[in-house]
Amino acid sequence: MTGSKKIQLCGMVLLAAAILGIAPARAQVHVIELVADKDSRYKNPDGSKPEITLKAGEQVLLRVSARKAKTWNRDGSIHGFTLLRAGDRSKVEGWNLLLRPGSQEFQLTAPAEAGEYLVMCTVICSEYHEGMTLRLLVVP
Ligand SMILES: [Cu+2]
Repeated sequence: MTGSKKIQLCGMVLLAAAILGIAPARAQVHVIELVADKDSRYKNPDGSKPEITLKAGEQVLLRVSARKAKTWNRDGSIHGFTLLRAGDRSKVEGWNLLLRPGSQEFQLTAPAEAGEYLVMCTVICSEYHEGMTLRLLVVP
């Protein structure tokens, strides 16, 4: 391939990416960025406590950066991220996540039912593990 053809191809790829990037379906994804931190707490990237509100049934892109606490699972996961219904503590399907060290992304669908939910860590990550929870609200 000649140099100019390469440049042309590269330009086409960039153009395609730009078009995909502004497609309406992509724009509606609710992006959530979180840190699962070494002190066994979920945090916003700026260190504050997250308050997550989702619209029932919406598409969610969860970006989590996980940092090792004191202990972890044999499979290498260092924190968990499991969504429970606050009322009966039943698990929400598709939201039983295991986190590895570093950044990872999950494509999820918000629960169809509005109400209060609870995020819980499922990896015994330190003596503070029990407190590694987060309230999550789903609105209609
Ligand atoms: Cu934990």
